[in-house]
Amino acid sequence: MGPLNDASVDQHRPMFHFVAPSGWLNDPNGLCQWRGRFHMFYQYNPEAPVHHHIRWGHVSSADMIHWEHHPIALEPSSGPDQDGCWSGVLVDDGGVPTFVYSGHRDGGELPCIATGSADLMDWVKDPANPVIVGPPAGLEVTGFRDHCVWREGGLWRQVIGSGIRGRGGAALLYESEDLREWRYVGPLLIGDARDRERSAPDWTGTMWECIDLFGLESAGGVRRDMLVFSAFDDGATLHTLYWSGHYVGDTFIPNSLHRLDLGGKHFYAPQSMQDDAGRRVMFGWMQEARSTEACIAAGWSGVMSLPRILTLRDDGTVAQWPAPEVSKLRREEMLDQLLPSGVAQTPATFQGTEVDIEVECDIDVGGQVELLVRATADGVERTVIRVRRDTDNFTLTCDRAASSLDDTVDRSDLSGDVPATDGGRLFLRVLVDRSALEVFANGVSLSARVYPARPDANVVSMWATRAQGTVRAWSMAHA
Ligand code: DQQ
Repeated sequence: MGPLNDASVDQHRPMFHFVAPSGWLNDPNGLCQWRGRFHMFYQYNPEAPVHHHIRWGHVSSADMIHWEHHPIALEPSSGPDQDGCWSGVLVDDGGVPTFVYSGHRDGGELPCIATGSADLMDWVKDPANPVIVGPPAGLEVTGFRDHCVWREGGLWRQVIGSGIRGRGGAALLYESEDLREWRYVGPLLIGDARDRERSAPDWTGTMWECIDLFGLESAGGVRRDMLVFSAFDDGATLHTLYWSGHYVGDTFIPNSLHRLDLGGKHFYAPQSMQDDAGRRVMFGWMQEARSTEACIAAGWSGVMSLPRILTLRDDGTVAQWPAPEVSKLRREEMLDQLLPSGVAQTPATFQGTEVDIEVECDIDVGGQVELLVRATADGVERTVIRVRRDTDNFTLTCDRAASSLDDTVDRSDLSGDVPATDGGRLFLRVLVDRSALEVFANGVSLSARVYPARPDANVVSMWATRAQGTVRAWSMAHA
């Protein structure tokens, strides 16, 4: 265990989420289950916790929870990626593992490829890089990077994230026979940057990063295609959204727009894959809510989310839950009781900073469930997770106002709507891992970061009003 993993040195560093050994981590890349083993590559700067001279870190795992570190897979070299190897994917090109990624040079990005050894440890960049020499002629773009690549009708297709100046974010569609020569087909979809207030949590931004396109089918047989993108505006990484709709021919017909996670930038640049069991598995980058100076002092920045499984509801929206593998980390059972409900009730409480909590209950109109995590016994520091039922919907809130005595960290509220199943039924799962928080309420996720200043901010407590149900909780092992 190095000093960066020592609890006494850094009480914010997560213990069962993946974090880089040191330095900077951002997007998950090249996610795959290759010959049975899960591989994750990630945007990485081992030299400092700042986004600079980005390489592809590499880890692999049998369960997506316990990760083995491998040598860096890609690093900048003279050529189109001399300033950074930015985000991309791994595809299987007739048995040859192949990265499609964005080479970063002189402030711009261009598509590049690299081929790997059978064990994914050694990578060779293609001498023909960049394989696309510029954005489509005649389009004035605000960005041109990140790749979603798939096989269709005997050809390769990909969408590249982009934005069209004066209009909005865009998904640009290309086609190829060999991953090396690409023909621009046209825009798959163009957003409208005027469609919302700039501060709205579902504003689609002026550029779309890290586009992911995949189909899902609900238990009731409804089929939808999802176009997931990270809304970006002039250097600001805003939040992740998805269009639920239909990919038909060369276009995407959007039905409805949704927030993928209520935590905004704390679940950004996600990438998904279909695993061997056919599950749609997704990871995202849980950005920091503290200053660059604080990250430099800590020596690291960025947390990878836990793996989550995406399914489709019959109404065409996505439901998300942590992969069942996460439960393997449960150790001591801290609670298993009826949910204390009513003002006279004593809250259920225990201590822990790495915990998994499950609440299952029915909430009446006007009722709520409230959990305090990372709290001090005197309540001076506390992060409040609240699910309230007003009518047929719930509102999920992560109230961070008192989450830290350190007023340099972002303590703004995060919140949004959650569907109430069967009227007032709530399934709530809260995973606390020091500064990393992942909440799932009836399949809606909310990711957050919190940084209590006091070392005794380890109390968890919960109670409810006008709700009946159970609560269980476990301490979590370190991955
Ligand atoms: N991060 C990468 C880009 C992507 C952005 C660079 C999203 O390729 O657009 O590290 O976080």
